[in-house]
Amino acid sequence: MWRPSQAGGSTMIWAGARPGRAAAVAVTTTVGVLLAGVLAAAPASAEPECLGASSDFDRDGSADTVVGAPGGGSVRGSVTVHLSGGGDPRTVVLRGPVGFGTSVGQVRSYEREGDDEFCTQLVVGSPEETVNGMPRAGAVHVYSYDSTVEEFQLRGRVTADSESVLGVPQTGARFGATVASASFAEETIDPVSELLWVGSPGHDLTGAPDAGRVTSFVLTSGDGELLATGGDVLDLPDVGVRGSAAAGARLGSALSVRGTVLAAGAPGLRVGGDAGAGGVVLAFTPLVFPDEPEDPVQHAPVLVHQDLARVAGVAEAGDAFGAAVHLVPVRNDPAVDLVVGSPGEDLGGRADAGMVSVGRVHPALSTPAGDFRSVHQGTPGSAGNVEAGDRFGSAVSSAYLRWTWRVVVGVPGEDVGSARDTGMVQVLGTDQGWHQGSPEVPGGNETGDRMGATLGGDPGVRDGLAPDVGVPGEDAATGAVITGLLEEGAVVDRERGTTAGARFGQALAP
Ligand SMILES: [Ca+2]
Ligand SMILES: [Ca+2]
Ligand SMILES: [Ca+2]
Ligand SMILES: [Ca+2]
Repeated sequence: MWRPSQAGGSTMIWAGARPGRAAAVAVTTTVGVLLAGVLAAAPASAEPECLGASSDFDRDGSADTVVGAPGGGSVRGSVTVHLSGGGDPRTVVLRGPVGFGTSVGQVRSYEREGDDEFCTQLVVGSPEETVNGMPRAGAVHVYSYDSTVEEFQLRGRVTADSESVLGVPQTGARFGATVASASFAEETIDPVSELLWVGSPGHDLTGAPDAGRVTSFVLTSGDGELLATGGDVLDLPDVGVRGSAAAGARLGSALSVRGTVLAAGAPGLRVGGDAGAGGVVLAFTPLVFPDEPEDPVQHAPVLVHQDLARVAGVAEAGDAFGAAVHLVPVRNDPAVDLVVGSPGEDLGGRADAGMVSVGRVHPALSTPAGDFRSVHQGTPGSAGNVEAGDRFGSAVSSAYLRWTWRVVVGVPGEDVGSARDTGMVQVLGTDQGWHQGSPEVPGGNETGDRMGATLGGDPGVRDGLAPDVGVPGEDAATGAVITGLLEEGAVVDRERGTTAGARFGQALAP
């Protein structure tokens, strides 16, 4: 069914608004425009394209890395961008209120020829911001990089109150706690705008506080202003979890997008009678085949949890399945592999040892979710030992190593010697793992470092294809990032934050 010859990005459109939703008209318009872009033959002299990969803000052909340091208490947030600068690297620091930099990512909002600076724009989540007097309602800041003045320009601030964004701001919703959008590893002909997905894990539904929500929209320019249009909201009732059953689920605590698939973690979800067992919602944008553009394939959202027959393990209170999610590409196929962290999983009486589940998602097949197996530190091929409080799976990502995609897992609760919760990171199936006492890793093991609490979420767009590793507890929560660790032949380095309590490395991109 799948025709791999078509470049992925140009075939993916969104038609997801359900009847009766306010955005239906706007969505229809957007789809019309996007379909026209797919169907119409572009003039050979002016073929629109996005040169290079996502996250290459300065468009020199190399991805640029982003580190969030959200701070806390009296320490304000900041975001550090390392621009590769065509061999003349430069660092730019953006500053904001407490919480600014809790999440970092990128989005494409290419509309017309010449929108080169919109091929990949910087997105910064700032979930602690007050909106219309509502504390912690949250906001997302979008920046484009102006290569003539070599600066990021704020395009706009999007909140749940922005025009055409569905929903309304709420105290404590924490809109922007997570952000995600599709990324592209190489240049794209006929680029189109991509949805930006924003998690609000503290969003309340009627009778269900902290049910959580994921909001999506496309960014567009209107009269020089940034506008958000044509998206939807994803709530737990969309997958059949209704009323008070959704309370405390915190949907949107973790997000990952790959191609036409979105994974959204709801680690607090009650499954059966078990509070906080957790779940993951999979949502799908239409999969459009070039020779049958009028007949796209699209699934309704699907809920995955450990009590499904096809998912290994049993849903138990406090598993926190969905605290971390990551989608891994599958070559020449619209399928993706879903990796889910359950850092609260107890194993053999060892509380919060943690587990990871891995399974395939098939957006082109009638049953999108396949079988899921589980992996922990006692599984052959895994470094370390199963111990209480490891919290294996607090972060999950992937790396392309020796021509194979490997799952990378953060274990921030790992103890080494007398250093409690110093943390480690490991690559499944290779027996390899590293902590700050490993010979090539700088920084030293100290209590509370929490190495592996965060990982780069989209390493596939980076040279070497391995995620950076966050150490947000390093040096009294000054924070640090370990780079080059998994990349063959790369120099392993540590970049430290500048302020105690800044939590440098709490968010990483790509
Ligand atoms: Ca660059
Ligand atoms: Ca379990
Ligand atoms: Ca361990
Ligand atoms: Ca350390």
